[in-house]
Amino acid sequence: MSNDETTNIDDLLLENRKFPPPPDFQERSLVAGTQLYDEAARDDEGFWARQASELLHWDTDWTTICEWDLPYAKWFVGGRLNVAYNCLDRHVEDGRGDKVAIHWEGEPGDTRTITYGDLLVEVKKFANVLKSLGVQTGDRVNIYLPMVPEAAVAMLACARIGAAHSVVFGGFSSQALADRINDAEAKVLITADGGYRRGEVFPLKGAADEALANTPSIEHVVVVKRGGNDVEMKVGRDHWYHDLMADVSDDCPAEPMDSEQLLFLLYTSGTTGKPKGIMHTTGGYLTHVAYTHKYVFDLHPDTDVYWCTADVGWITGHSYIVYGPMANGATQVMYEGVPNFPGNDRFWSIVEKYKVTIFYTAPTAIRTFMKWGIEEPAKHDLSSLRLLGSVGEPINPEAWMWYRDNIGAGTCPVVDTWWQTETGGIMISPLPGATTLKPGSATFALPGVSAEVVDDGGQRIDHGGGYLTLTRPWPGMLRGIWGDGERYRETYWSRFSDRYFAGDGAKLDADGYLWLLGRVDDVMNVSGHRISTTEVESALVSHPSVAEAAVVGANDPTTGQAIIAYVTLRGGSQVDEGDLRNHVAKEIGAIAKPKTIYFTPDLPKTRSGKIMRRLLRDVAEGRNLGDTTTLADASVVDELQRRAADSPSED
Ligand code: 7RM
Repeated sequence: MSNDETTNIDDLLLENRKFPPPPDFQERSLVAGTQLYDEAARDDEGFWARQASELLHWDTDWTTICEWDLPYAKWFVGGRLNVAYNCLDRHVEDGRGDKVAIHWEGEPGDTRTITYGDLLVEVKKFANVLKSLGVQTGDRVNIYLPMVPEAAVAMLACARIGAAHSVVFGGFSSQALADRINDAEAKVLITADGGYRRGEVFPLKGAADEALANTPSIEHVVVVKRGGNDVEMKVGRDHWYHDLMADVSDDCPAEPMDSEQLLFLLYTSGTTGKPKGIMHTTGGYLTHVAYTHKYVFDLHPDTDVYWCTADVGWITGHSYIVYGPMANGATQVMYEGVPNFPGNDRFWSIVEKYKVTIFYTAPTAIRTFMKWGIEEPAKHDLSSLRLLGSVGEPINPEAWMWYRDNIGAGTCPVVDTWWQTETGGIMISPLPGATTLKPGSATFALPGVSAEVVDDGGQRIDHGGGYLTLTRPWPGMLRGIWGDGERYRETYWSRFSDRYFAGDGAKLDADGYLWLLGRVDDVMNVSGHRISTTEVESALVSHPSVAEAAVVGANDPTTGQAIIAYVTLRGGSQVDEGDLRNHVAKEIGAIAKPKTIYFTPDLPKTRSGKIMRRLLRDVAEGRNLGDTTTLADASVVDELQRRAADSPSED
């Protein structure tokens, strides 16, 4: 089944299971047929314009839908709107002020119920606070907070006054924070004393103080009280959030902003050291996230309770906790802590408590739940769930099945959503009432999105493995890298001419379904075969004893690279290395058989939960580890390295 030309990525894994939309789901769904696809295929710009005018309130109409001067796009040119107005005011004006916007649950179990009316008042007040601290339209504001409602308030307050926010995930170090503040030249930092994680308070203000020693652009710091831990407050610079909010006016009109006004920067680490400040603007971004949140999640705002488990520090939190759901007036759950506090069933107790109907999480979490066993979800009534989503990494078919069977009662559709910080919103995904699903496939480009798989030479292919590209501009696309236009062009628009290159491998099957194959930097070359890590990992995970697997290619004198696998077993399971190697050979062929398999209780992951294969490659090839600062838990690789040194390589 492999390609004849070895420059492309091989197509090894065959998956035949199919799941059409359940009839009762389809009957109630927003889209059950091909009408959106047909409309967008006729005129994609006209399609996006209809979404923009139906889903959002514009103070001034645009004059041009899209201005495209590769690699720079402008959307809804000349149009004016306010993002906070669209996310809050208009819902309140329409009589939905008492509707719950956020069911917030702190890790220790404390809760807050926040209506759209409450949120609007809070955002207006905080927008006035920002103004009083000298923040103006066009300025940058840094946000370094735990998962508290004030994170959404701060983001929406920036949007209200046309200041761009730059959120830095609360688990990042002071150095990472300082680098990002300095690159953006932010004027104000919004942080907290601390937040809860695994039953303890982690200090944020202390880390912020270290960063602040080297961030000359910061004039003021606002501190939310959450952890109750001791902090130092520098007089004149540092202010408590609750003090500033105590006597500020709640009158703050939403000024219409230009459609191309910078809404936020979000830093993403590239392959080289310096993180890239990805730029997103106002009208196109909000259109894209409102549209995708509505149709991918089949949102019925009056009855659904939506929960996305991401942190607001990631793009998923920006687009599918704050902007998409709030533009659509959704009711959602926001949870502060980890999935295993106080027990491994915390997520399922939250689903039961708030009767969550739509649940959106990452494969890393799903595979962790597989390790913990089906007893955990079985402790709770999950019957409120009607739709499940996945984002962040390829989801192995077996993990997809486990998710559908054990969380979704064997009936909920699972939408596997492919997108990036750079794309702003979901690009490739099923529409759950319309698309027949295949486990592990993100299925098709959404209506309005043009994706193609190309070969090494940039020629479009209809079948087999290659490189995922996007051929048309889309409203949520990044507008550039902050301060580095050249890097923007070079990173995304130079590998293939006239195409956006996402950096991911992908294949098309005989039915035209798209399958994501992982980052192309991770593709292995074994005896001239280009093998995707995803397919070998999926073959490993299809063994009933395996919960999670990471494979890498390590230098090998005979085959060029040899496949080395790191495997985590499901709770209580055991398996023989030889059996597992044979299982892979049976599933996808002898060429993909791992040379060596290491069993490990954990894999090295980034703080957002993506497997870091680069580090495993270093371990497998006996190199000193490079940069480990983006690891969630550095002890995992220390242990693997120790074991690699102990055990001679076998075969
Ligand atoms: C949303 C997000 C982007 C990278 C992307 C892929 C990988 C994300 C999927 C996926 C396969 C998916 N933004 N990725 N979603 N791979 N299937 N459904 O994660 O900027 O942090 O990462 O994540 O490699 O390029 S991100």
